[in-house]
Amino acid sequence: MAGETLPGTEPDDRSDSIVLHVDMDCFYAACERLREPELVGEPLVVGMGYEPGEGHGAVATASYEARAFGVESAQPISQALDRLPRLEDIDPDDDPEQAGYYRPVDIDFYKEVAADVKAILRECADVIREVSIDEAYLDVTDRTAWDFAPSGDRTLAEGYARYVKQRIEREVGVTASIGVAPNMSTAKVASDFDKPDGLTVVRPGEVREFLAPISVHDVHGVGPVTARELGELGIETAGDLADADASELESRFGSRGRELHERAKGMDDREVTPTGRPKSLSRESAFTEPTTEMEDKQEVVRALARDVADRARSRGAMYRTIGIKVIVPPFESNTRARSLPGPVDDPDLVESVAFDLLEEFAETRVRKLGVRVSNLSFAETDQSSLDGWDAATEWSDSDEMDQQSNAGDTEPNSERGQTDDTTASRSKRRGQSSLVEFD
Ligand code: DCP
Ligand code: MG
Repeated sequence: MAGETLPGTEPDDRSDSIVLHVDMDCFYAACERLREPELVGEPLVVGMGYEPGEGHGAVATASYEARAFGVESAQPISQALDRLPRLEDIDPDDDPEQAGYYRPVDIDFYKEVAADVKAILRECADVIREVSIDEAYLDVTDRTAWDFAPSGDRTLAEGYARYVKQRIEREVGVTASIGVAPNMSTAKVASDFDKPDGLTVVRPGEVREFLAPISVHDVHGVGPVTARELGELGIETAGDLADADASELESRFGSRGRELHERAKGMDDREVTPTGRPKSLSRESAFTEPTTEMEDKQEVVRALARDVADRARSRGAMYRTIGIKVIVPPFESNTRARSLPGPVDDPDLVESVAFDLLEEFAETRVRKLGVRVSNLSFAETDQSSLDGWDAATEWSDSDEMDQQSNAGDTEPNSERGQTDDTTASRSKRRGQSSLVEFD
């Protein structure tokens, strides 16, 4: 049942994770409407390779009003014009309600709008995976919970997603549809479920029921060929696929068959991993039961520090900031960090600085701890091997802290000095920690 356990109380159990999939509504068209508000509510087509007055190119996107005329992404503009003529092309006697607006793609402008949206998303989540210009996954497990809000039948997670959605609309002026679920593939299906301007929440325990009526076409990993083959077996929906015999699927589709079977059942233990080159390296671990024992905390921090320092060394990364994250039940996240005068590669220092920072939480009951090194710099000679490095692989091994440097996390420290500190004991005497309170 949803709401009975707190998220993350089992070290390797992500079934109570809270994943948001955010997908902007008719994104290019929404951007055009920002700078031409008179297009709001009108059928609007944005064409790639399209030029005003011409008939070539392909539809990049269409507003929902234009979709009602049968215009859709990837259609040739000529076909779109048959279904929805340009306003300037129709006869004076024709109904202007049956015509629409066409604009060419202006990708630079859309990227600016997307950057504003992504900046909000980064503020709202510890880990964000950007998938495309208008789409991202957020892991918000440490920001909210599956528990019900005191006032009624909505979960805290739903309230949090609503807050993210409202911020995007209020601060950028475009709408997003959001899916909230315990894993990535279900969140993705959920964000598409009630477009545009949708918010669909699938609580743990409801995943299979939610997915059951969905067409196999919409199951993650099913392409048109697989969908046709599944159709031949009488498997039309995710529910049919979930009920199918796993070994039969495996003999027909190989190991992918088993994977598809699991996805259809809503099983997906992929972790949300950040995209791009890392700004930090981190690792977290949750206690099975929250603890106040300092020895337990130190043991965990020692292992985490060692792991993070080893990974930094193997990547040729030097760090200038060392930090910890302390999650206090139920989901209060505290981070402390200390900046050094220059970049180092010093595993002992990671451990001792992390221990120093932990002192403040000696009496605190904690459920999760993390260690992070940030302000990374890479040796020149290693640049080529690091370029093209797939961060997803690097970050997939366990619970990771956020990769995005949180501005407030490091800057105040650098301001405050430790300019000549090279050892943790000196750091302890003189050091100050920054405080980042996540909302
Ligand atoms: N895009 C494109 N060509 C395609 C599909 C999409 O150029 N064949 C561009 C235009 C879209 C943007 O990518 O605005 C995002 O793609 P989506 O699939 O998310 O589509 P939309 O955001 O436009 O619509 P929806 O509301 O369905 O998400
Ligand atoms: Mg979209």
